[in-house]
Amino acid sequence: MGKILVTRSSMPPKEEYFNEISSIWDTRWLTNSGVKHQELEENLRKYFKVSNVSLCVNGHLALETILEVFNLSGEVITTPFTFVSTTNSIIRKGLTPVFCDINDRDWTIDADKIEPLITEKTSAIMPVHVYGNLCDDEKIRKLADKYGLKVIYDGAHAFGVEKNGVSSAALGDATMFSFHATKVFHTIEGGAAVFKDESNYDKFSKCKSFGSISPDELGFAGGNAKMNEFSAAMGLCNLRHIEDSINSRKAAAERYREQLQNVKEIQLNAVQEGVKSNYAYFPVVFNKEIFGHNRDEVMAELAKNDIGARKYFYPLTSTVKDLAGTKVNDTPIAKYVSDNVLCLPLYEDLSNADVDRICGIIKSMK
Ligand code: T4K
Repeated sequence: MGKILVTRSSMPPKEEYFNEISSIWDTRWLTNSGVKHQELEENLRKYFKVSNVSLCVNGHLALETILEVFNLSGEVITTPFTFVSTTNSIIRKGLTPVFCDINDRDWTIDADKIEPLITEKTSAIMPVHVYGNLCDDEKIRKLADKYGLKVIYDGAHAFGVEKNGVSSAALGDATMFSFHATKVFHTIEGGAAVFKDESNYDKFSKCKSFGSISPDELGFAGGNAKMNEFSAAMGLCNLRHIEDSINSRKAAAERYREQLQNVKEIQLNAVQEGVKSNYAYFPVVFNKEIFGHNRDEVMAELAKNDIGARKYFYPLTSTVKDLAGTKVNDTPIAKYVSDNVLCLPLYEDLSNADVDRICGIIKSMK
């Protein structure tokens, strides 16, 4: 039996990708907003049902570049229960992250705890949609409007997620998506930024290409965060299969849920009403006092069986060394979940037999 890892990249049929890239040999156009790049942006606009989609070399640089576009200063309210990229982007742009706790149902930022953290220095809120669940956008939007703040979503886990038919890409002033190899939709490495306003989209598109206006005219000091044509071609292929891919993940996630939801000693995260998830991850909380084993012991037991579960997200990103010596808010729910959560393997071709085996090992530890 082979190793089962926490995830496994989705791959289009080999021939389909080879076909998609073959024209690149004729044109020798490898990057700098080529035809594949243009076509993928257009197809994503249709898929998300939004206008202003700009591709990027990866999700992290999309976040940093979005922060540049909005020219923010001061403090950004965010969550420490995320991949370190979210927090690093804020710090690397010279801003101060202010950490808000998460709620104990779906583990997204607790929108009811944001307002007391707003000061005259706050310029934005950067919430994170986690595991395929969405943040409470309605409450966050109201607060942002009341205080004149930007809302920038880290949507790395939210590709294809919709609430009552509205795409995650339509929320906030901007949303970042990660198209990393390990994501539900990928372009090998890659990402995108989606903007409510066209002017910000224009600025982002220039900013990812040195800020230049034309070959003869320089603009502001932008960087380089362009997606290349081979990545865009992978995206074109993967987008054709995305519904099947999400449906396969859904079947595996539902099988996990069926088998684990009656195990009273463990905690699964909430299924959100009205939300069409993408089943990006399958997180489970193990509390030693209740389950008899802590998360690390479960991880070790699975590892003995060649099953690689992962601690997404641990440790809290508020422990980044750059923040040492600064005031960091206590976020007890985020700390509890981070200390106890384990993401079980989930990918489109995970077999029922493998899900059953993983659940069997967990149940046998009770
Ligand atoms: N915000 C959030 C909330 C994020 O989760 C992320 C990325 C970002 C921002 C930043 O977006 P990007 O700049 O990455 O686009 C992985 C990913 O590298 C990272 O993209 C992801 N989040 C994070 C949650 O997970 P690692 O260190 O866990 O990856 P690694 O190499 O251990 O891979 C995990 C498993 O995936 C492997 O056991 C096997 C499988 N795998 C991995 C690779 C690299 C494949 O099947 N194919 C592959 O090519 O960080």
